[in-house]
Amino acid sequence: MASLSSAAVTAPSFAAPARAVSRRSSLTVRASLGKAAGTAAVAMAASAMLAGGAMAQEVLLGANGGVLVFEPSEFTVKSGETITFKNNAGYPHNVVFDEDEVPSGVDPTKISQEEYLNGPGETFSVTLTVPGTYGFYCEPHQGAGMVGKVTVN
Ligand SMILES: [Cu+2]
Repeated sequence: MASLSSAAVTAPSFAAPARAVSRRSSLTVRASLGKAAGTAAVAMAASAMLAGGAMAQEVLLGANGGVLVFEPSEFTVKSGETITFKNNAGYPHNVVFDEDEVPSGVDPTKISQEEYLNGPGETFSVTLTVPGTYGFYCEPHQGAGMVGKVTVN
């Protein structure tokens, strides 16, 4: 059953002449006493500088051009050599060592950087001392292939 009720409502519209509002000189300014909290966010890039000029391996987080990879993704270091992961493109990234791919006796949580690196150029440095092969990955981009492998001699 279809009941058709067509009510044509015509809204009366008439242009009300805009009155020129005289300029009011008394402006009520409500002073908001906001505490000026000068929070100076100082990004401290805690990059462990090596004393003695030992060798160091730098790994870019995200390749130039934006591909979500570690660059290099496979490399070899000497025991005690500092590895510095550096935000380059496509961040945030992190560096998580795979608990199933570290030499026995190594606690992956102690060498991983699970907190995201958010800022450009932000770094994370780690030193591996137990010889063997370590697998690591970036949590946000593991599925995209952001995985790596380091061999410590
Ligand atoms: Cu990543």
